[in-house]
Amino acid sequence: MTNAEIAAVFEQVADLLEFQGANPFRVRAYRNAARTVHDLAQSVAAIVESDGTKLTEIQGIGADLAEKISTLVRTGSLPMLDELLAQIPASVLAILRVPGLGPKRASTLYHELGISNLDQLRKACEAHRVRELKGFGAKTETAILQGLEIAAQAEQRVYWSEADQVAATLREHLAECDAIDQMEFAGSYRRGKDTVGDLDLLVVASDPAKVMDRFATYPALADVLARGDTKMSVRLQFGLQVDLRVVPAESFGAALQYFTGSKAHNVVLRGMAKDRGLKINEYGVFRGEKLIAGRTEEEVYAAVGLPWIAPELREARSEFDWAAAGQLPRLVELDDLRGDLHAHSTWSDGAATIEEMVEAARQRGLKYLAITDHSKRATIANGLSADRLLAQWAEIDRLSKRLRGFTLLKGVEVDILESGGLDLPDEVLAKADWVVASVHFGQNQSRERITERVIGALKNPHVWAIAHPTGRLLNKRKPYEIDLDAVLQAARDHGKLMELNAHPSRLDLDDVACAAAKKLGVPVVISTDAHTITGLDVLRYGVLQARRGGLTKDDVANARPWPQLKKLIGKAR
Ligand code: DGT
Ligand code: CA
Ligand code: CA
Ligand code: ZN
Repeated sequence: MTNAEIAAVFEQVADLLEFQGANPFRVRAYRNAARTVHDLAQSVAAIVESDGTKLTEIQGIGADLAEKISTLVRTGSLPMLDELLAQIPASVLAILRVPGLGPKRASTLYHELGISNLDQLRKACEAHRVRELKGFGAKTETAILQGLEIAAQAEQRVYWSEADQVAATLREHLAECDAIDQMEFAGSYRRGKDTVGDLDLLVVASDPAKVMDRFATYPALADVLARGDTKMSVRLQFGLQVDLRVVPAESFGAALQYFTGSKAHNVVLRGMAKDRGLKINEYGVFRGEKLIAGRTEEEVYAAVGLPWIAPELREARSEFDWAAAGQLPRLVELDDLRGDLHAHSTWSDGAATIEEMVEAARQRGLKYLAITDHSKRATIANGLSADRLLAQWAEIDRLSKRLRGFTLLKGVEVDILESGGLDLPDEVLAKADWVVASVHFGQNQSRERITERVIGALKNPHVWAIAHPTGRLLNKRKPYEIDLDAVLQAARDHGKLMELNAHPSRLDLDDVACAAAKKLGVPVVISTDAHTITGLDVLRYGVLQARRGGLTKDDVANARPWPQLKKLIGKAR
């Protein structure tokens, strides 16, 4: 079982408990458990199955949770979830998952209108029966209908992070097969796209049948969809499809190039080859019948006079111009990042204390961390009033005195209010080391209104960055209406930064917006928005998107030590 699958089980437990109106603290405990497991870089199942380390040695996993995880990994099910499912029709689960609905509203729909499946939900919305309910309205009804549409599409793609967990376990599984000489995942996964439709796996093997036999014994396999001499497609229990291709060693580079894509990139490359009287396909580069390149990707690109292009850039955007001019950017790497400027603690809706977050950041090699808990408007997230925030900052000052070689910053994630303006007074914000502003409420407002609110925040002298600037949640929620160009312009005009929220469900700014920020000279700050200790591990997903946007170390603000970053935003003290 992958971490994502285990997390999904706990998420389900939390949903069902909330649906039943259970104690909110209990619900939150399961949500935190899901988050902890989901964000953990190591495989939880592997830890359970090994004799050495114990689950409870991982911060954020207590005895009770550890016990449930091992039951789940060892037996494939969780008795507690089975009991809950016995009490609630299984079809209700699909309703809980509709973007914009959530367990509370699903419960109202179930109890008031007897809605227990998606079909009934759609019909009730179309008959305008949903808007009559207390706490619902015409807007909610429209949102639910849109949500139903997104849900239908979402089933087809997984987060990159989820694909990565599958890829990792598959790699391990196939490592046992000695017929394999070379192996690489291609496709959108290799390009680091935010979501992945299916995994494309390439191998060079002395005995293709042996590889396929081994592939067929992968424990999470649900179905073999097709099997030929050199190609095999399977569907995993998780729903994801994996295409395996066995290719000759002299074609490996060409196949890797071809199946990495993107299609648009390959079209341009083939055109360039044609101009030189060459032909490129998945078997190699040919002059007439003669194979002139194909063993490595470098060879393939060199055949058309280009340097090797990083997979993240292969979207037919700027990469060919850069390559031709010898100006391919040196893309930012995880090791370049020095600190994290967006993290939560138990003071608002985080699961770890400030000390625990600091310790975890240090263990990950970071040199600074800003604690940015929510402001009071975010009541459900236990947001901080000015008084509580000042008390927290006093605590941070006390802690800072004991820290050597690590900078703990007094920060806040201040809400941009529905009516414009910020949720905390300027004289409070002025005392912060670092302020990110974000839109959590009024996300349905018009494009003009939301853009104006965000630009208003950028104009505030105490705000340094806009967090998750479009509010998108992959597979769940579209970005809110916002004129991102105008926002980026304003960021440049006021010397501010823009966040690339690294959480695998956000990746916001996305790759295209990162490229736009770079073009304008607006530095991007890659942040974890960690609510747990393991939440700090998501930085690498942010780095991938930044690379897709063509960002270098210089374009990423937190690739600098804190004193230099401070100068960048013109607020050296
Ligand atoms: P995905 O799986 O939807 O996230 O996206 P990709 O990019 O992984 O697409 P996929 O799995 O359909 O195909 C993998 C790569 O193989 C794709 O990026 C380019 C290449 N490819 C597949 N089919 C074609 C084709 O018909 N023409 C060309 N030029 N390339 C193709
Ligand atoms: Ca694919
Ligand atoms: Ca494919
Ligand atoms: Zn946050």
